Amino acid sequence: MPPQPIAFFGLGLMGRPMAEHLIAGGHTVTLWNRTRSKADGLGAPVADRPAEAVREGGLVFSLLADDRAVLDLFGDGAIAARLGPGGVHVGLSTVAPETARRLAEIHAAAGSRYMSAPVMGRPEAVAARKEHFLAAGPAEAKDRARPILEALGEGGVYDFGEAPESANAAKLINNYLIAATINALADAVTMAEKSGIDPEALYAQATGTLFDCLAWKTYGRQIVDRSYDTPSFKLSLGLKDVKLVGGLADATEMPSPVVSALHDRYLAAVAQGMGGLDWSGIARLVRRNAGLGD
Ligand code: NA7
Repeated sequence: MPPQPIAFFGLGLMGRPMAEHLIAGGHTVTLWNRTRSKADGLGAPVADRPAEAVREGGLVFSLLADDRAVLDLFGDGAIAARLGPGGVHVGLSTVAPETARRLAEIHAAAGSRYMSAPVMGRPEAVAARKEHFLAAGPAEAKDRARPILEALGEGGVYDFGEAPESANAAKLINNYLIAATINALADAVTMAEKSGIDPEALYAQATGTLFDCLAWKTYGRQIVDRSYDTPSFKLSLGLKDVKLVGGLADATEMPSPVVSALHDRYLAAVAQGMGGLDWSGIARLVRRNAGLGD
């Protein structure tokens, strides 16, 4: 694949290692980040204004915090217009399906294309090229983006069809599974401790048998170790995702008491000042509620 002109927006925990790989892959990358200093030192030019990063007919990759950030940047259509015919915007953020629909309309009106490819993986997985992508959008956009996404993440690209918002819904459903897993693990590990069981012994038995999977092992380890102070994914963004899952449940009339319970738990953790912890940090709230220390 020849090098592609890529404008990369969003150099947060996830975006920075991904931009590094695109630059190392020989693409012509121009960076933009709201806090400019985070774009320094990567060996690629940094644009002063977002639209200046974009080449006509090129690619845009965006990996921003939330719906507001995405719509702040792309909502007025200026970047879509600059991309123009042949240009493709690949939205990697976890946002609401409505936001993806809106972006698709904005880009179509400008003659460019929008596809969603929300990324599954934590920053360390991105750095190790282990992430995977949930992709949906017009076929020609996916054909253009797929080799780049496949080179970024060994986990591969999973196709959810032509409507970009399907990939965003799929991503929210995956994050629901993670949040529900974290929640169950926080209860289980705390319950073990309250029952006089060594959490380490429970971890070894459970993940060595019935729960032998990456999500249980990764989050179980963090919860047993109580190591959530350095976030791989911020608890405040976890609340954002749980709210988005609630929105999806509402929009599709899919009642779920578990979604409501997760919302309460994440909201309580943020209200108690835990928004900057890793999202496995709701275990701290569970411990406090159970009369244990942090
Ligand atoms: P981070 O590390 O919080 O990074 C978020 C990025 O989004 C960062 O570049 C922010 O810029 C940027 N941001 C946030 N708000 C805005 C607004 N309003 N305008 C422009 N840019 C903004 O998050 P992660 O990297 O962990 O996650 C990124 C996505 O992947 C998210 O959807 C997750 O759910 C999954 P800053 O550097 O703060 O100026």
